[in-house]
Amino acid sequence: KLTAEDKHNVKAIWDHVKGHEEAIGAEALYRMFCCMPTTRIYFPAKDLSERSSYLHSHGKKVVGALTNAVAHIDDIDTAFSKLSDKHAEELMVDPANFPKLAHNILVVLGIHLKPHFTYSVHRSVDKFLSTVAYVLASKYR
Ligand code: ZNH
Repeated sequence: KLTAEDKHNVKAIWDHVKGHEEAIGAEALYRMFCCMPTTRIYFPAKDLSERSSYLHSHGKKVVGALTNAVAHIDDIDTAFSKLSDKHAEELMVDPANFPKLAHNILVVLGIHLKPHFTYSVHRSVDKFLSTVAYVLASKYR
């Protein structure tokens, strides 16, 4: 459960994410595809190379959705209702993959926002991404 402190920490670091969704998303995806190559099976025939326009546009969508979740941090369920339907019914991504993306997002934030990425921010963002994953997996059955 996200505490008031978690919400505060996530909003604070997200002020530095806003406007950089594409770069952060593309790097997190690239690292995930690189380190956890089984995640590539959901993207057949897509160009997943480092500078591909697909990787950048998909990264922007994914981290853009997280920016939206931060804006609705008290009601992520409602904010992500359609996206949860889509992952459960259409995309059918194994929810075991959600922590893999979350891990790589944390890595990217740690590298690029190091001075802001304190232990407590790390923990709060980790909890936030778990909450998002839980919501995304909530419609599977
Ligand atoms: Zn996902 C899609 C978000 C995870 C896979 N996604 C998507 C989108 C978004 C997202 C926003 C778009 C939609 C539309 O367009 O309508 N995701 C997301 C988030 C997360 C995720 C937020 C967490 C955090 N996914 C994920 C994972 C995976 C995935 C992990 C695997 C691995 N997705 C996916 C796919 C798709 C998506 C396959 C589709 C793509 C295309 O079509 O291009």
